[in-house]
Amino acid sequence: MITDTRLNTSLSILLGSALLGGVVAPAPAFAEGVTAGTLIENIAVASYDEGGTPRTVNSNTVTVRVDELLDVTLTSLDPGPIAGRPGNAVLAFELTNQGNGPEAFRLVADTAVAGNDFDVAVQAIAIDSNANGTYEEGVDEILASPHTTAVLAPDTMLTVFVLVIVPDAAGDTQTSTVVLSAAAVTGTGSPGTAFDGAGADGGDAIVGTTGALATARGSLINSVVSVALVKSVTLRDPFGGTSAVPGTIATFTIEAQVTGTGTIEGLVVTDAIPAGTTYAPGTLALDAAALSDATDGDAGAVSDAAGIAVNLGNVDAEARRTITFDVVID
Ligand SMILES: [Ca+2]
Ligand SMILES: [Ca+2]
Ligand SMILES: [Ca+2]
Repeated sequence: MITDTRLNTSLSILLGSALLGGVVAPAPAFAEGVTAGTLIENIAVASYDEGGTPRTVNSNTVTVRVDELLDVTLTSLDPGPIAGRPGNAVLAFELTNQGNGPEAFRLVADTAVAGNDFDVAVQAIAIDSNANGTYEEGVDEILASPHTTAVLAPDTMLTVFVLVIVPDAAGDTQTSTVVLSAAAVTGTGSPGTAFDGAGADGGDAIVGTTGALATARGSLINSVVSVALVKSVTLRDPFGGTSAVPGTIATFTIEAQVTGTGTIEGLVVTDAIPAGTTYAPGTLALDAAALSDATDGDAGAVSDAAGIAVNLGNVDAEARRTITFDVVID
Protein backbone atom coordinates (compact mmCIF):
# COMPACT_ATOMS: atom_id res chain seq x y z
CA MET A 1 0.00 0.00 0.00
CA ILE A 2 2.89 2.34 0.65
CA THR A 3 4.06 1.80 -2.90
CA ASP A 4 0.58 2.42 -4.24
CA THR A 5 0.32 5.71 -2.38
CA ARG A 6 3.60 6.88 -3.80
CA LEU A 7 2.57 5.95 -7.33
CA ASN A 8 -0.84 7.56 -6.82
CA THR A 9 0.90 10.81 -6.09
CA SER A 10 3.23 10.62 -9.07
CA LEU A 11 0.56 9.56 -11.51
CA SER A 12 -2.35 11.63 -10.34
CA ILE A 13 -1.18 14.51 -12.53
CA LEU A 14 -2.37 12.45 -15.48
CA LEU A 15 -5.93 12.99 -14.37
CA GLY A 16 -5.73 16.31 -12.59
CA SER A 17 -8.27 17.79 -14.95
CA ALA A 18 -10.59 14.82 -15.00
CA LEU A 19 -14.19 15.61 -15.73
CA LEU A 20 -17.35 13.93 -14.55
CA GLY A 21 -17.57 10.44 -15.95
CA GLY A 22 -14.93 7.84 -16.80
CA VAL A 23 -11.60 9.01 -18.06
CA VAL A 24 -8.73 6.70 -18.89
CA ALA A 25 -5.12 7.74 -18.67
CA PRO A 26 -3.41 8.28 -22.03
CA ALA A 27 -1.77 5.02 -23.04
CA PRO A 28 1.97 4.91 -23.52
CA ALA A 29 2.89 3.92 -27.07
CA PHE A 30 3.20 0.19 -26.48
CA ALA A 31 1.72 -2.19 -29.03
CA GLU A 32 -0.06 -4.12 -26.31
CA GLY A 33 -1.35 -1.08 -24.47
CA VAL A 34 -0.71 0.33 -21.04
CA THR A 35 2.32 -1.06 -19.28
CA ALA A 36 1.62 -3.63 -16.59
CA GLY A 37 1.59 -2.13 -13.12
CA THR A 38 0.40 1.27 -14.31
CA LEU A 39 -2.17 2.79 -11.93
CA ILE A 40 -5.16 4.26 -13.72
CA GLU A 41 -6.91 6.77 -11.52
CA ASN A 42 -10.17 8.61 -11.75
CA ILE A 43 -11.58 11.53 -9.74
CA ALA A 44 -14.99 13.01 -10.43
CA VAL A 45 -15.50 16.75 -9.89
CA ALA A 46 -18.74 18.57 -9.21
CA SER A 47 -18.82 22.34 -9.87
CA TYR A 48 -21.65 24.58 -8.67
CA ASP A 49 -22.49 28.08 -7.63
CA GLU A 50 -23.39 28.86 -4.02
CA GLY A 51 -24.81 32.31 -3.63
CA GLY A 52 -22.55 33.72 -6.32
CA THR A 53 -19.46 31.85 -5.09
CA PRO A 54 -18.17 29.06 -7.36
CA ARG A 55 -17.50 25.83 -5.52
CA THR A 56 -16.10 22.44 -6.49
CA VAL A 57 -16.32 19.09 -4.78
CA ASN A 58 -14.09 16.15 -5.66
CA SER A 59 -15.05 12.50 -5.42
CA ASN A 60 -12.82 9.92 -3.86
CA THR A 61 -10.10 8.55 -6.19
CA VAL A 62 -10.73 5.26 -7.91
CA THR A 63 -7.51 3.42 -8.79
CA VAL A 64 -7.11 0.48 -11.12
CA ARG A 65 -3.77 -1.25 -11.51
CA VAL A 66 -3.16 -2.63 -15.03
CA ASP A 67 -2.45 -6.36 -14.94
CA GLU A 68 0.26 -8.01 -16.96
CA LEU A 69 -0.70 -9.65 -20.24
CA LEU A 70 1.50 -12.59 -21.24
CA ASP A 71 1.95 -12.72 -25.01
CA VAL A 72 4.75 -13.82 -27.28
CA THR A 73 5.39 -14.23 -31.00
CA LEU A 74 8.12 -16.16 -32.77
CA THR A 75 9.03 -16.10 -36.48
CA SER A 76 11.72 -17.70 -38.61
CA LEU A 77 14.26 -15.19 -39.93
CA ASP A 78 15.42 -17.54 -42.67
CA PRO A 79 13.94 -16.67 -46.10
CA GLY A 80 13.38 -20.37 -46.80
CA PRO A 81 15.14 -23.65 -46.24
CA ILE A 82 18.78 -22.84 -45.58
CA ALA A 83 21.50 -24.73 -47.44
CA GLY A 84 23.09 -27.20 -45.08
CA ARG A 85 25.76 -29.80 -45.37
CA PRO A 86 26.86 -32.55 -42.99
CA GLY A 87 28.24 -30.71 -39.96
CA ASN A 88 27.13 -27.45 -38.37
CA ALA A 89 24.19 -25.29 -39.44
CA VAL A 90 22.43 -22.32 -37.86
CA LEU A 91 18.70 -21.53 -37.94
CA ALA A 92 17.60 -18.00 -36.97
CA PHE A 93 14.38 -16.90 -35.29
CA GLU A 94 12.93 -13.67 -33.90
CA LEU A 95 11.15 -13.68 -30.56
CA THR A 96 9.03 -10.71 -29.48
CA ASN A 97 7.63 -10.08 -26.00
CA GLN A 98 4.16 -8.97 -27.10
CA GLY A 99 2.99 -8.62 -23.53
CA ASN A 100 2.84 -5.39 -21.55
CA GLY A 101 5.19 -6.44 -18.79
CA PRO A 102 8.70 -7.77 -18.31
CA GLU A 103 8.88 -11.49 -19.04
CA ALA A 104 11.41 -14.25 -19.76
CA PHE A 105 10.71 -17.06 -22.19
CA ARG A 106 11.66 -20.72 -22.18
CA LEU A 107 12.88 -22.03 -25.54
CA VAL A 108 12.57 -25.62 -26.74
CA ALA A 109 13.77 -26.90 -30.11
CA ASP A 110 11.99 -29.98 -31.43
CA THR A 111 13.91 -31.78 -34.16
CA ALA A 112 11.77 -34.89 -34.64
CA VAL A 113 9.28 -33.22 -36.96
CA ALA A 114 6.85 -35.25 -39.06
CA GLY A 115 7.88 -35.33 -42.70
CA ASN A 116 11.59 -34.89 -42.05
CA ASP A 117 13.90 -36.79 -44.39
CA PHE A 118 16.37 -36.78 -41.49
CA ASP A 119 16.56 -35.23 -38.02
CA VAL A 120 19.28 -32.80 -37.03
CA ALA A 121 20.84 -32.81 -33.55
CA VAL A 122 20.53 -29.61 -31.50
CA GLN A 123 23.94 -28.46 -30.37
CA ALA A 124 22.88 -25.27 -28.58
CA ILE A 125 20.41 -22.41 -28.48
CA ALA A 126 22.04 -18.98 -28.57
CA ILE A 127 21.07 -15.32 -28.32
CA ASP A 128 22.35 -12.75 -30.83
CA SER A 129 24.15 -10.81 -28.09
CA ASN A 130 25.57 -8.15 -30.41
CA ALA A 131 22.33 -7.92 -32.44
CA ASN A 132 24.01 -8.18 -35.84
CA GLY A 133 21.84 -11.02 -37.14
CA THR A 134 24.74 -13.44 -37.44
CA TYR A 135 25.80 -16.18 -35.05
CA GLU A 136 29.39 -15.76 -33.87
CA GLU A 137 31.01 -18.33 -31.63
CA GLY A 138 32.43 -16.76 -28.50
CA VAL A 139 30.43 -13.56 -29.01
CA ASP A 140 26.79 -14.62 -28.97
CA GLU A 141 25.57 -16.08 -25.69
CA ILE A 142 24.86 -19.81 -25.50
CA LEU A 143 21.85 -20.36 -23.24
CA ALA A 144 22.33 -22.92 -20.50
CA SER A 145 19.65 -25.59 -20.09
CA PRO A 146 16.75 -25.06 -19.58
CA HIS A 147 17.10 -22.54 -22.38
CA THR A 148 15.60 -19.39 -20.91
CA THR A 149 15.98 -15.86 -22.21
CA ALA A 150 16.73 -12.89 -20.00
CA VAL A 151 13.70 -10.95 -18.80
CA LEU A 152 12.60 -8.90 -21.81
CA ALA A 153 10.91 -5.52 -21.55
CA PRO A 154 7.55 -5.18 -23.31
CA ASP A 155 7.85 -5.01 -27.13
CA THR A 156 11.45 -6.19 -27.03
CA MET A 157 12.62 -8.37 -29.90
CA LEU A 158 15.38 -10.91 -29.64
CA THR A 159 17.15 -12.92 -32.34
CA VAL A 160 17.55 -16.55 -31.34
CA PHE A 161 19.87 -19.03 -33.06
CA VAL A 162 19.37 -22.77 -33.01
CA LEU A 163 22.71 -24.44 -33.67
CA VAL A 164 22.28 -27.87 -35.18
CA ILE A 165 24.40 -30.67 -36.53
CA VAL A 166 23.46 -32.30 -39.83
CA PRO A 167 24.29 -36.01 -39.62
CA ASP A 168 26.75 -37.48 -42.10
CA ALA A 169 24.09 -39.97 -43.17
CA ALA A 170 21.82 -37.22 -44.52
CA GLY A 171 21.56 -37.48 -48.27
CA ASP A 172 21.85 -34.87 -50.97
CA THR A 173 18.75 -32.62 -51.29
CA GLN A 174 17.12 -34.19 -48.22
CA THR A 175 15.30 -31.73 -45.94
CA SER A 176 14.78 -31.36 -42.20
CA THR A 177 12.63 -29.01 -40.14
CA VAL A 178 13.11 -27.80 -36.56
CA VAL A 179 10.19 -26.40 -34.55
CA LEU A 180 11.24 -23.83 -31.97
CA SER A 181 8.80 -22.92 -29.21
CA ALA A 182 8.88 -20.02 -26.76
CA ALA A 183 6.77 -20.13 -23.59
CA ALA A 184 6.32 -17.37 -21.01
CA VAL A 185 8.13 -18.47 -17.85
CA THR A 186 5.28 -17.14 -15.67
CA GLY A 187 2.89 -19.54 -17.37
CA THR A 188 0.94 -20.42 -20.47
CA GLY A 189 -2.64 -21.46 -21.07
CA SER A 190 -5.81 -20.53 -22.82
CA PRO A 191 -6.36 -16.79 -23.22
CA GLY A 192 -7.65 -15.30 -19.99
CA THR A 193 -5.93 -17.77 -17.68
CA ALA A 194 -4.84 -15.79 -14.61
CA PHE A 195 -1.77 -16.23 -12.44
CA ASP A 196 -2.64 -14.34 -9.27
CA GLY A 197 0.02 -11.94 -8.07
CA ALA A 198 2.51 -13.17 -10.66
CA GLY A 199 2.44 -10.05 -12.82
CA ALA A 200 4.45 -6.85 -12.77
CA ASP A 201 4.44 -4.88 -9.48
CA GLY A 202 2.47 -7.58 -7.71
CA GLY A 203 -0.49 -7.45 -10.08
CA ASP A 204 -1.92 -10.50 -11.74
CA ALA A 205 -0.50 -12.04 -14.91
CA ILE A 206 -3.15 -12.85 -17.50
CA VAL A 207 -2.54 -15.06 -20.52
CA GLY A 208 -3.19 -13.07 -23.71
CA THR A 209 -4.46 -14.10 -27.12
CA THR A 210 -1.25 -15.96 -28.05
CA GLY A 211 -1.63 -18.31 -25.10
CA ALA A 212 1.79 -17.00 -23.98
CA LEU A 213 3.25 -19.69 -26.25
CA ALA A 214 4.59 -19.35 -29.80
CA THR A 215 6.17 -21.73 -32.27
CA ALA A 216 8.03 -21.24 -35.53
CA ARG A 217 9.53 -23.61 -38.04
CA GLY A 218 13.00 -23.38 -39.55
CA SER A 219 14.23 -25.83 -42.15
CA LEU A 220 17.29 -26.77 -44.11
CA ILE A 221 18.05 -28.64 -47.28
CA ASN A 222 21.12 -30.78 -47.23
CA SER A 223 23.72 -30.60 -49.95
CA VAL A 224 26.30 -33.29 -50.35
CA VAL A 225 29.07 -32.92 -52.89
CA SER A 226 31.60 -35.62 -53.66
CA VAL A 227 34.56 -36.20 -55.95
CA ALA A 228 35.50 -39.30 -57.89
CA LEU A 229 38.63 -39.77 -59.99
CA VAL A 230 38.59 -42.06 -63.02
CA LYS A 231 41.92 -42.82 -64.62
CA SER A 232 42.67 -44.49 -67.97
CA VAL A 233 45.64 -44.94 -70.28
CA THR A 234 46.17 -45.29 -74.04
CA LEU A 235 49.40 -46.53 -75.64
CA ARG A 236 51.17 -45.67 -78.91
CA ASP A 237 54.22 -47.78 -79.59
CA PRO A 238 57.05 -46.76 -81.97
CA PHE A 239 55.61 -49.08 -84.61
CA GLY A 240 52.16 -47.52 -84.88
CA GLY A 241 50.62 -50.14 -82.58
CA THR A 242 49.51 -50.19 -78.97
CA SER A 243 52.08 -52.49 -77.37
CA ALA A 244 53.94 -51.42 -74.24
CA VAL A 245 57.58 -51.45 -75.17
CA PRO A 246 60.46 -49.07 -74.50
CA GLY A 247 59.70 -45.89 -76.41
CA THR A 248 55.94 -46.34 -76.20
CA ILE A 249 54.07 -43.14 -75.34
CA ALA A 250 51.49 -43.68 -72.64
CA THR A 251 48.79 -40.98 -72.41
CA PHE A 252 47.11 -40.89 -69.02
CA THR A 253 43.65 -39.38 -68.67
CA ILE A 254 42.32 -38.45 -65.22
CA GLU A 255 38.70 -37.37 -65.04
CA ALA A 256 37.64 -35.59 -61.84
CA GLN A 257 33.88 -36.00 -61.40
CA VAL A 258 32.21 -33.62 -58.95
CA THR A 259 28.68 -34.79 -58.18
CA GLY A 260 25.83 -33.86 -55.85
CA THR A 261 24.90 -30.31 -54.84
CA GLY A 262 27.20 -27.52 -53.78
CA THR A 263 30.86 -26.72 -54.21
CA ILE A 264 34.08 -28.64 -53.65
CA GLU A 265 36.69 -26.21 -52.35
CA GLY A 266 40.40 -26.29 -53.05
CA LEU A 267 40.36 -29.38 -55.26
CA VAL A 268 43.89 -30.46 -56.26
CA VAL A 269 44.60 -33.55 -58.36
CA THR A 270 48.06 -35.12 -58.14
CA ASP A 271 49.60 -38.13 -59.82
CA ALA A 272 53.12 -39.57 -59.57
CA ILE A 273 55.11 -40.30 -62.73
CA PRO A 274 55.16 -44.12 -62.81
CA ALA A 275 58.48 -45.87 -62.23
CA GLY A 276 60.03 -46.98 -65.50
CA THR A 277 58.65 -44.01 -67.38
CA THR A 278 59.70 -40.42 -68.04
CA TYR A 279 57.35 -37.47 -68.32
CA ALA A 280 57.04 -36.11 -71.86
CA PRO A 281 57.61 -32.35 -71.35
CA GLY A 282 54.86 -29.99 -72.41
CA THR A 283 52.08 -32.57 -72.52
CA LEU A 284 50.10 -31.62 -69.41
CA ALA A 285 46.63 -30.35 -70.30
CA LEU A 286 43.38 -29.52 -68.53
CA ASP A 287 40.20 -29.96 -70.54
CA ALA A 288 42.39 -30.13 -73.68
CA ALA A 289 44.03 -26.75 -72.94
CA ALA A 290 47.80 -26.91 -72.41
CA LEU A 291 49.31 -26.13 -69.01
CA SER A 292 52.94 -25.22 -68.56
CA ASP A 293 55.16 -27.66 -66.69
CA ALA A 294 56.57 -24.88 -64.51
CA THR A 295 55.04 -23.86 -61.21
CA ASP A 296 53.61 -20.53 -62.34
CA GLY A 297 50.35 -18.70 -62.83
CA ASP A 298 48.43 -21.54 -64.42
CA ALA A 299 46.79 -24.48 -62.66
CA GLY A 300 49.41 -27.11 -63.46
CA ALA A 301 52.94 -28.08 -62.55
CA VAL A 302 55.01 -31.20 -63.35
CA SER A 303 58.34 -32.68 -62.41
CA ASP A 304 59.56 -36.27 -62.66
CA ALA A 305 60.24 -36.24 -58.92
CA ALA A 306 56.96 -34.69 -57.73
CA GLY A 307 54.70 -35.90 -60.53
CA ILE A 308 51.86 -33.80 -61.86
CA ALA A 309 49.69 -31.45 -59.80
CA VAL A 310 46.66 -29.60 -61.13
CA ASN A 311 44.88 -27.12 -58.88
CA LEU A 312 41.19 -27.01 -59.85
CA GLY A 313 40.28 -24.62 -57.03
CA ASN A 314 36.58 -24.40 -56.14
CA VAL A 315 34.43 -26.60 -58.35
CA ASP A 316 30.64 -26.40 -58.42
CA ALA A 317 28.74 -29.64 -58.83
CA GLU A 318 27.93 -31.11 -61.28
CA ALA A 319 31.26 -30.89 -63.13
CA ARG A 320 33.80 -33.04 -64.99
CA ARG A 321 37.38 -31.82 -65.42
CA THR A 322 39.78 -33.84 -67.55
CA ILE A 323 43.56 -33.87 -67.05
CA THR A 324 45.90 -35.52 -69.57
CA PHE A 325 49.65 -36.01 -69.74
CA ASP A 326 52.11 -38.27 -71.56
CA VAL A 327 54.96 -40.41 -70.32
CA VAL A 328 57.45 -42.43 -72.33
CA ILE A 329 58.31 -45.98 -71.30
CA ASP A 330 62.04 -46.11 -70.57
CA1 LIG B 1 6.27 -11.01 -16.18
CA1 LIG C 1 25.81 -12.01 -33.46
CA1 LIG D 1 52.32 -24.39 -64.86
